[in-house]
Amino acid sequence: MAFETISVIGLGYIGLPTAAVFASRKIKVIGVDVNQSAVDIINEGKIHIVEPDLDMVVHAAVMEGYLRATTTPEPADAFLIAVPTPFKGENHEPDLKYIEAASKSISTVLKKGDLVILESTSPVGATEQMAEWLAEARTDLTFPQQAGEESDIRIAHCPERVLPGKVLEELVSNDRVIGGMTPKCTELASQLYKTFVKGECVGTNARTAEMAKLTENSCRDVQIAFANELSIICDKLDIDVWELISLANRHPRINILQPGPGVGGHCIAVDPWFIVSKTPTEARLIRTAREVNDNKPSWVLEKVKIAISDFLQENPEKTTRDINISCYGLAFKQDIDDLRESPAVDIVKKIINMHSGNVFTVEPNIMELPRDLEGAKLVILQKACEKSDIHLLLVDHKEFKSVKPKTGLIIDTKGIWR
Ligand code: SAJ
Repeated sequence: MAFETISVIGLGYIGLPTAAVFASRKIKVIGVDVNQSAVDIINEGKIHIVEPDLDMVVHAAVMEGYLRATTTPEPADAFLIAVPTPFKGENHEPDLKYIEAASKSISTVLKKGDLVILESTSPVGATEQMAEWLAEARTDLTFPQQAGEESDIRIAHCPERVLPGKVLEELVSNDRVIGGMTPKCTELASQLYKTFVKGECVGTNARTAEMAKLTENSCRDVQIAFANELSIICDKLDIDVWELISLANRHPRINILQPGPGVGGHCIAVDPWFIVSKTPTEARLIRTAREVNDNKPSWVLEKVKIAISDFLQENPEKTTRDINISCYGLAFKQDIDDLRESPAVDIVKKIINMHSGNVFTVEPNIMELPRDLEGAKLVILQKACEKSDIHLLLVDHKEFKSVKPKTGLIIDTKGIWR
């Protein structure tokens, strides 16, 4: 089957690049988003998110007429749903309300022969649930759960696996897991992705595809938790954890990741909970890793409190108010400008609340501080290095690697100022 028109529902960090890449292959793409301002920006050939080179690809796709955004779904041959799957309230239960709303909204324009793909990272069973919502809305059509290979509508889960900052490259080069509700669904979805994917399109069923994505991010979370736990153990035993890890990694079968101030971003700190919520009794290691990583910012904050008290002991003529603390890096990881779900931001907020002296921040990738960090001052690297009594390194941005403060106490959560 030739796909003449593709519709991407949700034009965020995954949906927009995906829509743009399809459009760059000269396929007509209709992007749908509930956010009118995002839709307007895209229709002007611009972007509302930060991702290297995406602006150029979107601009070209819109100007050449292959990509158009709208708030209302329109008929298409394939629908890709790339909406968020947040938590419900304070607990870690996945909330499928955006998938539900997206599937209900496209149900009105579905026709026999269409393919619906769920790309959002989802708990196991979400694709089947989406198929149920579609079937309830369109009793005149048949779906894989009712008619198997004879269904009018084909459904698959094809999780995104791209790294923020390298999305355009990885969309094309990564292998793709294609989990159809039936083998024909898998086949049709593979055909669609082969339009631009240079990696392999590997077929499976929908539940395994859902679990594969959660497994990848949980595996990374568990490995980072191991490194973070080692860093706390080593601190107690007076051992340099980075030296330790580099020594252990010389073993041919060992590859330990790096400790840090905690795990941030929208995926690794979230997705493992989707496994825990389905199998709370069994997922013991996965839950513990989440807890270890989530507790790391508090441990860092304790280190800052100890540094303040050490400084006051060494400088009895001074008070807390006289102490300048500099925090280096706010992004959720190195060399990006994304501050959302960043452990560094959490730590800095807490320092602002507890500390009566100056709190300086250095973040080379932003021009101004977000409102919730207004109690701090955004300064240049040189000023922070020269004027501070306590230096807290939170992100290993490339700018920080060649400069090391000459005076003051250093707390280095990334091991680049050892
Ligand atoms: N981190 C460490 N130590 C490390 C590596 C990472 O503390 O050794 C921290 C980072 O600083 C950051 C967090 O972990 O705060 C997550 O960063 P990341 O680079 O591990 O991952 P993300 O969130 O940018 O992207 C991940 C990727 N998943 C895997 O590598 C298994 C990406 O391929 C996924 O597509 C993405 O999640 C997603 O969308 O799910």
